[in-house]
Amino acid sequence: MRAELTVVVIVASVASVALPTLGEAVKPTSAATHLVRLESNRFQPAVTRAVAGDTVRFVNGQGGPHNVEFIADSIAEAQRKTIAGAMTGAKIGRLSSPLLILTEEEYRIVVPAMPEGRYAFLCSPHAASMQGALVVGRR
Ligand SMILES: [Cu+2]
Repeated sequence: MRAELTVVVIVASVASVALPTLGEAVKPTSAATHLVRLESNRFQPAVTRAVAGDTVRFVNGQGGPHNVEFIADSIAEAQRKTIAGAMTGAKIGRLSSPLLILTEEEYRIVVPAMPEGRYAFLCSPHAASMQGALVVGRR
């Protein structure tokens, strides 16, 4: 009986120590991945609902080039700054991913902690028709 109790205590303490080392301070098991295809001059789906910590994969289909550029004029500066920080890699603008040229080339964004809301984006080369949004909410 005493041995079983000891095992439980050890497991619990290992778990509590291990969590911070994952680098995910909040709900490490809840992150989801969302796929958005950039194809036929459309974002498919046009609207992605996600929570902070989720990953959005923007994957180029045939054709292009396409990119993902958040529409600066529609987003408050504080959130522009947050999004800019979440967008990594060889960007072509503060809020713009690189151009995706090859089929299946992709760009990933880990959704940062932001106020709930709708964050609109477009594809720079096809801005007139190719628009979408990231809707940040809670699960
Ligand atoms: Cu495009």
